Formats: sequence, C-alpha cells, structure tokens
Amino acid sequence: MRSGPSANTIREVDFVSCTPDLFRAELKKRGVIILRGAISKRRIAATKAKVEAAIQKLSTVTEESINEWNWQQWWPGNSMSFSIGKARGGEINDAMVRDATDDSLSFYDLISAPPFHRLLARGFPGLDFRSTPVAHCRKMSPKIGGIKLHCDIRYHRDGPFALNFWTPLDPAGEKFGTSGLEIWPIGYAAVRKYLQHNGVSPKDMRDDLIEAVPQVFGPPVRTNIDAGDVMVFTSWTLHRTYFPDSDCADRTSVEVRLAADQWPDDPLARLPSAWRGRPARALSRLLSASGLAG
Ligand SMILES: O=C(O)CCC(=O)C(=O)O
Repeated sequence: MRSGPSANTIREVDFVSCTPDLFRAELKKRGVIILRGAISKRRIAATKAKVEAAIQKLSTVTEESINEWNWQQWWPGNSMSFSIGKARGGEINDAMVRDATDDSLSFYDLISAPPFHRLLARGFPGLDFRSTPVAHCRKMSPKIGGIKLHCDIRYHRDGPFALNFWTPLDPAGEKFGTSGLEIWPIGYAAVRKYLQHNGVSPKDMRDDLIEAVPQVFGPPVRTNIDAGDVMVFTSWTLHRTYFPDSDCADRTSVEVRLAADQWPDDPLARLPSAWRGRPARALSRLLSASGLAG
C-alpha cells in the first residue's frame, strides 16, 4: 500500500527571511526545512579546523590516558571502553569537543545566534529544549559507509521530540561530490502514527515498518547542503545517507540536537512516565547569547 508520495519537496528559505511560523509549519507538515546561508562560511571553516584538531587529539585516547580527560561527562552512564571507542572512532559529541578544546568550542555555538533562538522560542512556545549527549559530529566516508534509513528518535533517551540542526562543515551532497542526506519530507505526527510509537522506548521501534518506508511513502528527496546552510529536521523525520554515483570525497558534519520533554502539539500534556520528573537542564550558554533566556 502506498499512502501517497512524500510530497517530494523540501522548503528552502534564506535564513534571514525564515519566520517562526514558517519554521514550525514546515517542521509540522514535512518534518524538515533548509535554512540557506544561516552561518558564515568563515565561521564554518574555523569550526571545522577546531573540530578536526579535537578529533585528532581524541583519537589517541587509550585505557592508560583516558583518566586525564573528563570522560565520565562524555557519555554519562556508559562504560570507559564505550567512551574510548567513540573517541578513537572520531564520532565525538559535545561534551568531548568541549573537553578537547578547553571549553572553547561547543557544537551549540553554531546555533547560538539570536535568530535561531527566536525560531525556537516563538516557533515552539511552551517547549523546553535541552542539550543532549547525542549532539555530535561525524566524518562520513565511502570507506566507512553511510547511516541507513532511520529517524533520530531511535537514538534519543532524553525526550519524545527533538530537533536536529544538521550542519555540514564541508558541502554535502552529489552536487559537491560528497555524500549527503536523503529525506522523506513527512510531518512528525504522521510518522509517529505510521510507526505506532509513542517516542518513549526507542527499543520498541519496528524495523519492518522502517524498512517498508520507500514502498509506503515513495522515494526520498536528495538534498545538497552547502557549508553555511543548516537543514533542520525532527527526531521523527525519516532519512539516510546517500553517496553520489561517482567518486566521493569525505565530508564532516555536525548534528546539533536539542531535545524536548514535551510533544510540540500538546506541550502542557502530562509527560509519559518515563520522562516525568527529569530535571530540564537549561541551555544557559546558548540561550543567554540569544537574549531570550531570563
Ligand atoms: O551524516 C549522515 O550521513 C547521517 C546523519 C544522520 O543520520 C543524522 O543526522 O541523524
């Protein structure tokens, strides 16, 4: 059964002209919006240099040297060997990049400009967005292979709704000779209904439903995201890596993720019991930069 094509378009807008209403409407209807020219290329290049130096530094971590780091803060609740694996594999999260740069870089700095926070605060009033351990960067190389079809809720242990400000540090997509993302532009309520999932227990995600997505919803949209553009999608948006047919260079990208305790269409509803009582850690560093935090 095909329940209609995936609308086959993704709205692209110049960052400066994106209004909170448009931001929310596109995330609700299609689960994704592309913000062109959101960050200066100079800032992206400076971030890339720092991220690469951090990846390099962390790649030498061993069982003997890891205690020189604040590694317990990297992946709270996970083992030392898990943390060593992440450090050596180059997939580093926000706590790791802050540790490796003496707190001079956070991935959240990429979205600390006030207009980002106006979009969040006015587009999703009532939702408390928090930082999450799964805000991280990765180097995508054809040698390693891509990430298969999924939605990010599978990897969140911190709330039923999240936003991924996907920020490539190298141009991403076939137009640029690098790997990119293929997206099914379907709104979060429709995906949640299709997956028959409440967003609480990632383990309950049904693989058969994920695998059937191309048959049910049609082909994805191939995106090309330049350095300085940001593609925002929700933790329910179905997506995967694609590689161009011809030779492909490596690409590094940052998944700047913010998690919320609430469901966007019903922020005052009682939280599912799994989330109740969890303290909401304010994003003070980033919100104070926007002038939106009290
Ligand atoms: O960078 C990629 O190719 C995959 C990214 C991804 O799956 C994600 O941001 O959730």
